[in-house]
Amino acid sequence: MRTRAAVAVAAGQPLEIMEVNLEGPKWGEVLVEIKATGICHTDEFTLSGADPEGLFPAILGHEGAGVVLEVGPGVTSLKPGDHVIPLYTPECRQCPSCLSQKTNLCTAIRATQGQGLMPDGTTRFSMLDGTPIHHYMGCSTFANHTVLPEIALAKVREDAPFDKICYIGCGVTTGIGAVINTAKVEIGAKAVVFGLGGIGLNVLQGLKLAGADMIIGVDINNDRKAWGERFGMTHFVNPKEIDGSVVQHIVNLTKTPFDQIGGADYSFDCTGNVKVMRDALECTHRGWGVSVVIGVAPAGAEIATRPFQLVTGRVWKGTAFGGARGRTDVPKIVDWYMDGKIQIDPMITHTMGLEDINKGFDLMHKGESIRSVVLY
Ligand code: NAD
Ligand code: AHE
Ligand code: ZN
Repeated sequence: MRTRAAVAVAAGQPLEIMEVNLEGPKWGEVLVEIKATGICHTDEFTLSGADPEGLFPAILGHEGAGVVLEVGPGVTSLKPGDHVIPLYTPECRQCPSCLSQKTNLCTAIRATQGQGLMPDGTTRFSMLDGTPIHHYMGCSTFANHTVLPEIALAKVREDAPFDKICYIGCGVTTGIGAVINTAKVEIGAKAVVFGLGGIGLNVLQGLKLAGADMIIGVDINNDRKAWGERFGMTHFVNPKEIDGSVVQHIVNLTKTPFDQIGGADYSFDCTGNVKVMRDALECTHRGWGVSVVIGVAPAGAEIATRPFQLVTGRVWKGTAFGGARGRTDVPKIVDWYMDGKIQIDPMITHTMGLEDINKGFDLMHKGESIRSVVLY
């Protein structure tokens, strides 16, 4: 069949809207009509050329929602008409990682996914002249139709609106999951969130859900103060507007008459900046502070700190997709949204048709959007 897609033709170039060829689903695969997709900073990261796994031409996008149109041979858990959210972290329930119950990082198809291919080592997308187009993160939601492995689709309830629940395909789950699954924040905690964008605001709402007492937001964009306050932030810090280091500032904020050491119980990096990651670790409390890296850093970037920071009890962790097991957890998060336990609507600040997708990237660059969603 043919479908319409926004193709990343080369690093640093705007996406090009074009008709592309899409082969039907092979064994274990599913054809999905994408109804809506968010634009995550990770799409921008890959398009910019900073992603060591970046391949071109490719159809980016990994934060979608849609409807199953056709299933390939061997597919048992989905049927045409089912509503689904694509999973860049699949859940096969059979690989050593899934069976370990220690991680959500299913390894069943990760190797081919990183090469922009389906599990059989081929691509379903091509240009009309026959040039192959790579898949992206196993999802490629910047196409009106896409093919995914069955294990990379979460079946969700049919009354949930596509234009909102697409955000659960990455940002919402990553932010809330980082708090609940990765950090396991407890009631009364003091936490710091660096970067109050599409991910960081969801960390804030996760912290509120978990019952944290002090929720400090850090951003270099002052417009994010009001945004943070809407989602539970109790204190805002702009590192460019304080005297001295942001680490010392946060340590001082978290001191009490009883605890003159100070430091956050938990911190989260949602910027992808390795200097910020260091600050996020070092502002946590001696003896027990836990810092979670969510942000994705460019090729070649490395994190650094004095080992003494770890010797004295701070823990550096990372999280992908908020530690969520997609087929199991995503339908529950859709329920949380439908039951009013979590908010999504206010964070979707802009919507647009596929032809205007590059405007969504521009809004992100200018710091004017939280999430832009493309509606098909
Ligand atoms: P975003 O562009 O919406 O938000 C980034 C925020 O960080 C902005 O508010 C920006 O002003 C702020 N910021 C930038 N530099 C800063 C600095 N030096 N100090 C403080 N704040 C700063 O991006 P997003 O969609 O929220 O994504 C955030 C990061 O998370 C990206 O690196 C993205 O690739 C990554 N990400 C990771 C996962 C995962 O599973 N680990 C999932 C989704 C996104
Ligand atoms: N390809 C990059 C890393 C990109 C990355 O870390 N991706 C996250 C999801 S970001 C979603 O917005 C992830 O899930 N990582 C785990 C995985 O297996 O990819 C690089 O540096 O090579
Ligand atoms: Zn993402």
